[in-house]
Amino acid sequence: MSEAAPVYPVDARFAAQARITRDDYERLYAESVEQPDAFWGRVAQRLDWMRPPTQVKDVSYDLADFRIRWYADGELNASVNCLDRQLETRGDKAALIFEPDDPATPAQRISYRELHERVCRLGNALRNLGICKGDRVTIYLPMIPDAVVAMLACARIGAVHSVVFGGFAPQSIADRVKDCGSKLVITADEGLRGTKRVPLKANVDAALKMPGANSVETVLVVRHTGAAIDMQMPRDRWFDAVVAGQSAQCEPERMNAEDPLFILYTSGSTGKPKGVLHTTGGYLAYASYTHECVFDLREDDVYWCTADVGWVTGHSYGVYGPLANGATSLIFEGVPNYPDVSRFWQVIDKHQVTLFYTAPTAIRALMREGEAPVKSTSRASLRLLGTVGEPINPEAWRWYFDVVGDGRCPVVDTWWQTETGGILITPLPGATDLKPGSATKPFFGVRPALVDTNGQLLEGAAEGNLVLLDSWPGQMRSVYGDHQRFIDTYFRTYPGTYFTGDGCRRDADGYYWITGRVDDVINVSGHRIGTAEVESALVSHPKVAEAAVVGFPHDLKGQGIYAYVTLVAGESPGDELHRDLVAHVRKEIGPIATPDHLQWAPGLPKTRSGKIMRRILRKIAEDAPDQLGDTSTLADPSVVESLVRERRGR
Ligand code: 6R9
Repeated sequence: MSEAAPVYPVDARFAAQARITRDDYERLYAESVEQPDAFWGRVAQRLDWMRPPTQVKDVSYDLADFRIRWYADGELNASVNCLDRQLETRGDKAALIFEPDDPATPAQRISYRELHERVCRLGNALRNLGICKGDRVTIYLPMIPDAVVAMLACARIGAVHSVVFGGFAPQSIADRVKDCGSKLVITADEGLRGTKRVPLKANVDAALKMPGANSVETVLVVRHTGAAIDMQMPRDRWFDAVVAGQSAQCEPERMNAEDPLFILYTSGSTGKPKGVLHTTGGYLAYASYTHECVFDLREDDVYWCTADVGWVTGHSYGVYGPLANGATSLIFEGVPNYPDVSRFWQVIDKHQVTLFYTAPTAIRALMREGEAPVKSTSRASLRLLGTVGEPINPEAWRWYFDVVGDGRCPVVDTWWQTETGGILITPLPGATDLKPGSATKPFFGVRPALVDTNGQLLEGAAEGNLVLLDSWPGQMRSVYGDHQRFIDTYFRTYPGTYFTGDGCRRDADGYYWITGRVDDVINVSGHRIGTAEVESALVSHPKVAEAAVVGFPHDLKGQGIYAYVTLVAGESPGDELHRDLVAHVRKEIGPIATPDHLQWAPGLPKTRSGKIMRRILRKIAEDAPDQLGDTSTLADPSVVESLVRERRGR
């Protein structure tokens, strides 16, 4: 299929002025993997160091001698790199453009000078509240400039931020606060998403009442919508009041390159979400360098990444990458379909966006609305389009290219993960011929490989599990508080490699086609949900005895959530309980974990040793009972027959 897939050659006009040409790519890629120290040593020079590193790469994936360190003797501060060093030449340039939820509310343009001042004031305020280097701060804010201010203020004083997506429920906030022992939470009265209001402060209040979430001493509250909320003195403080009167100068903390910058929780195949830990030097060098190369960044670009700061894309390509590069980054509070489905394209025209980065799920949803809402706008400012978060189906890719980009803008399909800190497999727009649906080729220094389930390396055109043979500076360094879990999760499956959890095909041209997760992670609209998390939410309901959750193909979301539920003896299924259970999951985790289908299961297919056979449940959910595969290890085959009958009857 891929060999026959149509190729979109590099646009000649784009290539003529691109930062990286085809020849550059070949030459630099070879150098990056053959002489990583020379290559990444040079890349480090793009940052301002308080003490420049003399060491570059110090990595061993050998479990007996495991270490990942980059630029280990360097010292720097991430906020200085994103702000102070821009002041001389870009003080009046917009660091952020803020487009509020309601288009009638005026947009804001925040210069580098103003952002620097706001970050310094908050940095001083946090220090006055007793926050020191190494302390953890949880940020639970809408997509407003204060979210960026909060992240950078933490970075300035060496506090480790943990941003929690505003769509998460109190229990999820509590879990994350507890896991990292946050001393302070920054939130807002409410968030706005289209016509909906999100009760952020009330959610924090509920979370902090939960058992174990008692490390928090202070809650800073941004007044955003002005809604009436409970303030619990002396714990709760108005954000405006604590920053008022603070100096606009704040001494930045000297951070070692390997000191933590942030924790970001993400779902894995087992247990609770894990705190992915990123450090300062390697992360920032990698985020800024990839941002410049992949988006072919120029000084006058207006760059818009639609991802919320609650996700890694918002961290690396909404905040740290663009600001370290002195770019103008657009922050959008709202949603793609409010007030109407033309909003994205209207915002592009309004702010003359040149580089646009979004997710396949948004593209598919807008594609369904037809061309008219797009064509009613100009989009003439655009010069590049990007996607991230999940595989993009070729049909959506072509619509993005033809309709949104009017056939003029290269599409960069960027593959990466929370764990990788930055983009690993991607086209470079002036160097790589594009194939719709393929993330194409590795970025500099990245050595992807495919292995079969026995760990055998596969050569040439092949399909298997995607691993990475070597490190890159943006790689995560640990799971917060559980280094062993980090090693066990990523480095034990295929020894000597980092295992991504993704399946992948490589075609005869060496192009990579990500096929999706091969573990128990469901990718819903580009958001990772662990099946184990949804199962434990369901089982925490008093009427549920057992639950098994799998992903299934979903036209808009990429994957949907399919839950099989066994009730405790004496309980009977019904519409009301169905609604109850769906609401229960939303309350426990958040709306993004809402099951799309819930099927009553008198029993679950298990092996004789009691393991749930998810492979079979996935096929039943897909309504492909003829592809169940080997069922000989089932303890009770009649369970499957009844589930199939029930599924068909739906
Ligand atoms: C950045 C981000 C990571 C998982 C990853 C993969 C999927 C991301 C993709 C893609 C195909 C792409 N994924 N980008 N699959 N093509 N361009 O999304 O991080 O939330 O941790 O998700 O998303 O399955 O393993 P994260």
